[in-house]
Amino acid sequence: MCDTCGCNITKGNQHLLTGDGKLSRVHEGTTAVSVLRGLLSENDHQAAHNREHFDRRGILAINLMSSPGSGKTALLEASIDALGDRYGIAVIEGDLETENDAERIRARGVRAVQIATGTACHLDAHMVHDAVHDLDLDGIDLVFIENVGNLVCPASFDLGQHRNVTLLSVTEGDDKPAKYPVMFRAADAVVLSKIDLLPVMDDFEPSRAERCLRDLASRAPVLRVAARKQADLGSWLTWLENEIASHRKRLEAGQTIRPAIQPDGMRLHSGG
Ligand SMILES: Nc1nc2c(ncn2[C@@H]2O[C@H](COP(=O)(O)OP(=O)(O)OP(=O)(O)O)[C@@H](O)[C@H]2O)c(=O)[nH]1
Ligand SMILES: [Zn+2]
Ligand SMILES: [Zn+2]
Ligand SMILES: [Zn+2]
Repeated sequence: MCDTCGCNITKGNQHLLTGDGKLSRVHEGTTAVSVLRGLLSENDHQAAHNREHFDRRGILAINLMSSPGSGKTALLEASIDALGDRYGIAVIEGDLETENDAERIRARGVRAVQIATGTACHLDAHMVHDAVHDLDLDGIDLVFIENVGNLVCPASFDLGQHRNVTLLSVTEGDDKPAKYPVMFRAADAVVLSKIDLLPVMDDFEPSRAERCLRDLASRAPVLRVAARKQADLGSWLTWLENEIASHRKRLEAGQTIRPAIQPDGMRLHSGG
């Protein structure tokens, strides 16, 4: 069904395709693409419901996306240390296997739910909904969703978040935005991570990475951090605090916001 990586059917949405599931009665002549459209539309419906969960409680939800190992969990640990006494923070962790990341977050005294996706290379809104119901959201201001490390598929699935943040570590090469445009177009902010390694990764030019991003017509701010060293967190923390404040204002005005989900993902996922 998915020519790219076979990731469309997940533990979260397979109930729609089996038994009495909404999409289980595949009519004669129904193509894989129309089943896929059904799945994506169910995903969007679920995502809107997830966003209502967050909005009703005044919570800002942020989806972190990047390659495996670019420093998402380290950024969360540093952010919790810096902001945990001023904001209620909870984390939804997505990985193929293990509770490792959730355990790292819980060790910081913060609520965390782990989603083990099994084979799926992205989180979907159904999986996040289960996690939301497992989390006690009382007193929470900020929910981080750490997506599965993958620079392609996570950009195509709305989870109910308000903002997307894409990390690019300096060990990955400064041309990543040019090579993975779908992911970088989805970013409301780009975090340049592990900048403490810039002296050794001397062929990584932050200005070149930013130029690749601007070539995609992105106006996302580029925020430099060295999370493991708890250094250079200023611009990231300021961005976060501004986002929390502007989300509260939006909610007071009866509004919400949906990040830039990339419809090109539909094409990628149907192989068309
Ligand atoms: N030098 C340096 N290393 C870092 C930094 N942030 C993370 N690392 C290291 O990079 C590796 C991966 O970091 P994680 O935070 O686990 O990365 P992740 O993106 O959460 O990884 P996955 O969840 O597996 O995709 C670990 O060895 C970290 O110690 C940083 O700011 N500087
Ligand atoms: Zn995929
Ligand atoms: Zn992680
Ligand atoms: Zn619900």
